[in-house]
Amino acid sequence: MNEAALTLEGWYALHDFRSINWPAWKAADEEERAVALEELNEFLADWDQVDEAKQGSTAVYSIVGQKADVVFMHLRETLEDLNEIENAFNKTTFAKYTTKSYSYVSVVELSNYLAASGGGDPMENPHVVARLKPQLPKSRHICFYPMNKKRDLSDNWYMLSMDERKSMMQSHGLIGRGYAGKVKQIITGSVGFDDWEWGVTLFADDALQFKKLVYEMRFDEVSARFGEFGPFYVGNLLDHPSLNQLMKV
Ligand code: 76R
Repeated sequence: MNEAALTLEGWYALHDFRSINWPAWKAADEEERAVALEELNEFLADWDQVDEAKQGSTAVYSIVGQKADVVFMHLRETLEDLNEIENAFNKTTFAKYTTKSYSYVSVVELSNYLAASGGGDPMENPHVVARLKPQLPKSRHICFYPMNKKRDLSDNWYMLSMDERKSMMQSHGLIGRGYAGKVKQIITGSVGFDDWEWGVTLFADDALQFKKLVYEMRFDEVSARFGEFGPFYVGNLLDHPSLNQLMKV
């Protein structure tokens, strides 16, 4: 058997995609809409507090295109915390005016392909912990997609030796590093949790950098030979004022 990559795990992640039922929202009376927005704003304020206390992080983006209208990306310490958030949200008045479009459950993951084995407990290393429990940035744009690594006859990632995988991941990391300062990437592992093996979440102020990065990676062996991709979601940051603006009818 080949040597499995060692992974470190951090916060659990829930990408919760919702669509807004606009006809129902428009048909609701002013008071009902005000109550719904107030509840939603309370949630946003609660999530901000969790962020400030560094007990988790939440990002809210509107989605462009018909796959969904909004994504709430939550990072929390446990799966129970994530479950609690989605259930509490589902009980709000606002949720009555949304439908569930898609969701993704995973956990922030770092692998040892490129890690310098500096010795010691990595969980004691503040740089490692900051990557496993990241504060989500307030970049203008988000891009999310799930992916697998192929298990196909001669193109079976899981049959390659550690050295072969390491060298391909090195090239992958080099391309990624070329986007430092332009794209922030969070890789979440989802083997055993959801339908694909990883979630890829990218943040950038210039959405074109998503296209450039993903395109460049398509030519790199690990993506070209082994990458299998699910649906792509791309969106725009919703801060409190723009979320309230979005809901104005
Ligand atoms: O963690 C690190 O920064 C070390 C290098 C590194 C690893 C181990 C790294 C760097 N990635 C790693 C692992 Mn990545 N990454 C993707 C995608 O669209 C595609 O073709 C692939 C989707 C993108 C866009 C991306 C970006 N990466 C992984 C893994 C787990 C693999 C495994 O365990 O087998 C996946 C699935 C994956 C996919 N990667 C980077 C980036 C970027 C931008 C970097 C540089 C990050 C930095 O240096 O800050």
